[in-house]
Amino acid sequence: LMWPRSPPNHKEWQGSGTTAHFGDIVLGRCYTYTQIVRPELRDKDCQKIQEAFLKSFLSKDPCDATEQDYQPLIELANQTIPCNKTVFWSKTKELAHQYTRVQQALFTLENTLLGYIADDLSWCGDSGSSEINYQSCPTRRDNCSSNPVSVFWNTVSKRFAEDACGVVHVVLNGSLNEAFDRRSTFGRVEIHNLHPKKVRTLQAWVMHDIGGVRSDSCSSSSIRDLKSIISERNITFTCQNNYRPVRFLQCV
Ligand code: 2NF
Repeated sequence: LMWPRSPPNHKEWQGSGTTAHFGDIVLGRCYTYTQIVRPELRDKDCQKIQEAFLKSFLSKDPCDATEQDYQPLIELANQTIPCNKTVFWSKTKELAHQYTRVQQALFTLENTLLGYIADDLSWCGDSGSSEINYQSCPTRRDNCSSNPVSVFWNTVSKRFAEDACGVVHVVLNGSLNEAFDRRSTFGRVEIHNLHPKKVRTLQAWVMHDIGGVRSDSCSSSSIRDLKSIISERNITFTCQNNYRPVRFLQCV
């Protein structure tokens, strides 16, 4: 006779456990987004979205998450982002979000329903139990790159890039040694999933910390790498240092 294994009360993994009240936060954020932030999505079924999110990882091996696990959730939460309004970012999360808070027609991934729901949350389950693991979740340090959180962001980032059209933007951090990092989600996933038939131009904004070092800029080698990857994909690349409308936000 096999009893379901009860969740371990010790730390099984190195990462922090599922965010406390995960299910309630998902439901609450879903209602906030669909009723208040983007009421044009008021007909989305947040109960179903919460259920699909939980089902995507509960009772599953947290080192064997797959894109398919998230397909039902992605379909329930699907949303059209208008052309010319997509903003990617890499190592500039706060600044990119400050900018889209002012320019409300623009969307980072976290300004879409799924990104809004999941931002800064942690979650995982266990194949031997139907419970949420609030104690610990696996990370790459556990030799577990296919954990539910990483696979989620890879999957939704890929989808966000595939759906982009027209002129798309990226906010990069010019105060780092490499403003463009091939190993980041932007470098690994997003740029490779832009559709050349839909995306005309990638416009990079390389922002420097005010008063800080000016390490990398549009003429640096990492940005030249980005330009060549984009150009090979038959998408036009443009780059601006310290794009003025974003620059103002760094002063407030
Ligand atoms: O947490 C998010 N909101 C998130 C996570 C990963 C990717 C958002 N994204 C999307 C955004 F839409 C951006 O366009 O990808 C782009 C940013 O990712 P990036 O990797 O290019 O930028 P970083 O500043 O290096 O990372 C952003 C955050 O995501 C985490 C990382 O620790 C940081 O907190 N992150 C990056 N890759 C992974 C991964 N594979 C990751 N967390 C888990 N698994």
